[in-house]
Amino acid sequence: SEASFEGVDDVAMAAPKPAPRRNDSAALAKEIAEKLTYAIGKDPATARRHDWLEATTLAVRDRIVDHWLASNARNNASGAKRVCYLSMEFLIGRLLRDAINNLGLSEAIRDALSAYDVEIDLIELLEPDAALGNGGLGRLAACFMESMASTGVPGFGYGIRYVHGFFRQEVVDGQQVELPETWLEHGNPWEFERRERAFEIGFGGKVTMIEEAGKPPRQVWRPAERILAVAYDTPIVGWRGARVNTLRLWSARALDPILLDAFNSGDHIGALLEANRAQSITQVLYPADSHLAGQELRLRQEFFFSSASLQDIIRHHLKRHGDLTTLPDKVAIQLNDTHPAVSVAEMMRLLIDVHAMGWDQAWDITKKVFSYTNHTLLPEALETWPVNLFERLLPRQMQIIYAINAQIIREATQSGLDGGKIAAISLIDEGSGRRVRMGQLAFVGSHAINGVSALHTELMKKTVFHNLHELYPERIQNKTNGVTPRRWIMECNPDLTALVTEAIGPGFKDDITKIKGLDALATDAGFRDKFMAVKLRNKQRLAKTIEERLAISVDPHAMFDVQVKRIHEYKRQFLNIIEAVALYDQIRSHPEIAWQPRVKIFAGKAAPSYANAKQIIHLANDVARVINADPSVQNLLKVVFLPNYNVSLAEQIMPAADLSEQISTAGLEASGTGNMKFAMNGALTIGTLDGANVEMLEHIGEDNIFIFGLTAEQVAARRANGQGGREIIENSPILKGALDSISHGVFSEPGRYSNLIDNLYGNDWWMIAADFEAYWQTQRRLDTVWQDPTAWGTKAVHNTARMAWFSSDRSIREYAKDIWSAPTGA
Ligand code: B1H
Repeated sequence: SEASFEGVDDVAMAAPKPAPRRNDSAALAKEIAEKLTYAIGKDPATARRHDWLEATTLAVRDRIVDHWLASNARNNASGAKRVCYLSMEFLIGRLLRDAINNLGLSEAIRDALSAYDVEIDLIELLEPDAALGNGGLGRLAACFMESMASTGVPGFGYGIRYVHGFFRQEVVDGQQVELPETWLEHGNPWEFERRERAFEIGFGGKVTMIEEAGKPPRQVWRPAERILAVAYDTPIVGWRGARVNTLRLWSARALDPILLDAFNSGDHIGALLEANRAQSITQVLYPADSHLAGQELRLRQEFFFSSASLQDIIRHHLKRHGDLTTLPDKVAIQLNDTHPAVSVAEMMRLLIDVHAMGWDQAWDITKKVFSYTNHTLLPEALETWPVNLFERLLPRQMQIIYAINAQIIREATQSGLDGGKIAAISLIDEGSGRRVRMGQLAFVGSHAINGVSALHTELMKKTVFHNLHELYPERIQNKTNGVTPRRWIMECNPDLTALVTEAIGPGFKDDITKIKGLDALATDAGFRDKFMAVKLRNKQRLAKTIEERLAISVDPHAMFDVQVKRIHEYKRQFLNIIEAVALYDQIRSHPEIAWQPRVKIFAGKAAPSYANAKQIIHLANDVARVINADPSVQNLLKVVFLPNYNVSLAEQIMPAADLSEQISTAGLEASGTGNMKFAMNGALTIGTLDGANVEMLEHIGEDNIFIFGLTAEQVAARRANGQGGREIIENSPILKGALDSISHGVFSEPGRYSNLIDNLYGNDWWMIAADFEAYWQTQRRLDTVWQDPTAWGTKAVHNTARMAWFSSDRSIREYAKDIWSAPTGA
C-alpha cells in the first residue's frame, strides 16, 4: 500500500507505529552496520566505500521518512493550501550532506562512521551529483524546494526523472567534449518508486464532438498514442527536519511493455519498439540554456510532465475535497518559466472535457490556480511552437488555445487596444510561419506573473509583455531570486559557519538575517584576520583540486578571480579572457608596475550546438596553456579552466573566491544566483548593473562592490544606433593589443578566433569593446584594494554580513504571501 504523499491510505491500518529513532552516534553506528548487513548484504570487513555511503544514506533516510510521514499527515489534517512547483529542471546536486546538516546529525554521523574507520567527508564525495537541470533556473528550483521545507510551506515539486542528466564535460586539446551522464548507474537510494501512482498521457489522434440528447455537445480527445507516467518521490528535508516535502519526478513507461502478438509471431525486436519509444521521453535532459531546442521530443516532454502533474493534483483534490470548484483554495501551481505552460490548456481540457465543467468557470479556476515566473528576455530563448506540430501532437489543447486566444482578443478589443497591440498579445505569432507563443499562454492563464529581479521585472513590463501588461496591469510583480544559506553557507563553508557561530552565536542558522551582526566586526582586526584565514584555507583546498585535476600549481595567496556559470556570449566570459590577455601583455611590458598576483578561474559548460560558446572555452584553454607556461609572468598571472562545472564543484569554488565576476551585458542576465553565493561567502563582486547585481549594490553598499560599464538603457540605445566596436578598439591600445595577440596567433594558429574578434569590430552586439575600458580600470582599482589587506578584508566581511536578504527563504515567503496565499510556518 502507498506509504507517503497522502499519508492516509484507503485501507485503515491497525499496525503499530515503529518507535522513533535515536540520534546518538552509538545508535547510528549500530543502524549503519545493520543496513550494511541486511539491506546491502555486505560484511563490514569487506565493504567498499560505496557500500558505506549507501548504508549511511539508508540510515539517514529512515529518519527523514519519519518526518516525511508526519509532514504529510499534518498537511492532510490541516487541509492547508499546497504549493505545486512545476519545473522541467531540478538541479539538486548531492543530497546526503544536506540531509545530515538539516537533521542536525553532522557530528553524530561523523563519530558513528569513525568507529569503522570510515571518513564521512570521503564517502560523501562518491554520491552522484544529480544534474537534472542546466544552470540557474534548475538550481533555483532546488533552492526553492529546500526553502519551502525550511519555511513551512507544504510544497510539492513536479518534474521529470531524466535517466541522463546534464552531460559530463571533458576538455580534450582545449575543447569541450560531451559525455553522457549516468547518475542512476548504481541505483538511487533517495527515491521511492510509486508504481501505483501512474497516469495515462496521450499524444496525437483526433478530437470528436459527442452529442447526447438533452446535454450540451462535448469534445472528446481520442489520442493515437498513450503512455504511462510513473511517479518517483524524493523527500526534501527542511532545516531542523521541521518539514519534509516531496519532489515527485515522472518516468515514462509503455502501457504494454511488450507486444505479445508481435513477440509470438517471431518479431522479438518489434515487440519492444513501442516500449522504447515511450521510454525515450524521459531519457535525457535538453542541454540548451537560454536558447530553444525546438524539437518534437522536447514538446512531448513538456506535455508529459505537465499532464501527469495536473492529473495527480486533480486526483488528490477530488479525493480530499470532492469538488473541483474549491481547487484554487487548496492548490497553487507555479510554472517555472514556460516549459510547463501547456498546463494552462491541459488544465482547461481536464476541467471541461473530463470533469464536465463549463468554460467560464474552468477559466476562472485556471487563472486563480496558476502563476508564472519568467526567467529570460532573450528572444532566442522565448518558447514558441509551430502550430502544425502542436495540432498534430496535442489537437485538443490546440483547439483550447484558439478559444482562449479568441477570448483574450475580445477583452483587448473591448478595452480599446488597437490592431498592432492586439497582434502583439495574440497567443499565435503570425509572423514567420504560425507559432504558438508559450509566454503569452502562461501569462493569460495566470493571476500573477513575476520576474526574478527588480530590473528584469521592469524590463519585462517594457519589452516582451508590454502590451499584456497594459491590458492586465495588476498581474506583473517582482520576486527577486535567492539561494539557500544551508547549502551555500553552512554546508559548503563549514569553517566560515564555525567562525560566525563563535563570533555572534548560532542564531543565524535559524534566522539568516542575524548574520548582519558581523557588520560591526568588519573593522575588528582580530575577527577580520580569522575571516581571511578561513578564506585562505578554502583557497588552499581549491588549489589542491586544481593541482590534482589539471597539474597547474597556483599560489593560494594570489587573488582568486572567478567566473563560473554557463558559457554564453551575453555573460561575456570573452571580456574576462581579453582582460587576461591584456594583463599578460602589460605585465610583460611594464615590469616596473606593482602588479598583484591573480589566478583567473573559469568553469562552465557550453550548449553542444552553440559554436561561439565552444570557441570561448577553446580560447580560455589556449590562453591558459600559454600564460601558465610563460616564466616571465609565473607568479603574477595564472589562468585555469576547471572542467565539468556542476553543483558539487560550485560548493568548492564559492567559498574559495576573492573576486566574483558578474559581468553580463546589462539588461540580459535576468537575475543571476551565483553572484549571491559568492558574496555570501565573502567574495567581492566586479559586475555590471544587471539582474540582481543592482539589488546587491543596494544591500552591500557602493564601497563594497565594484560596478562598471553601460547600463541597460545605454546598451539598448547603442544597439538601436547600430554603434559597432571598431572606433573604440582603434582608440584603445590595450584592447587593440590584446585582440591582436589573439588574432596573430600568440595562443593558437592565427585566425582560429577571427569570428569572435570580427564580431567586436563589427556590431559589438554584446558591448565587449564598449565596456572594455571601464572593466580594465575597475580591475586595476581592485588591484589597489587587494594591496591593502585591511581594506579588502573589511569589504569581504561586509559582503557576508549584508547578503541575508538574498536567502531563498525570503523569496519563498514573498511568493507564499503575494502569489500563493499559502501558509508559512515562520
Ligand atoms: C535562465 C533559462 C533557461 N533563464 C531555457 N532562462 C532553457 C531557458 O532548457 N531551456 O530551454 C533552460 C533555461 N535559465 C536563468 O534563470 C537566468 O539566465 C538567470 O539570470 C537566473 O538567475 C536564473 C534563475 O532565475
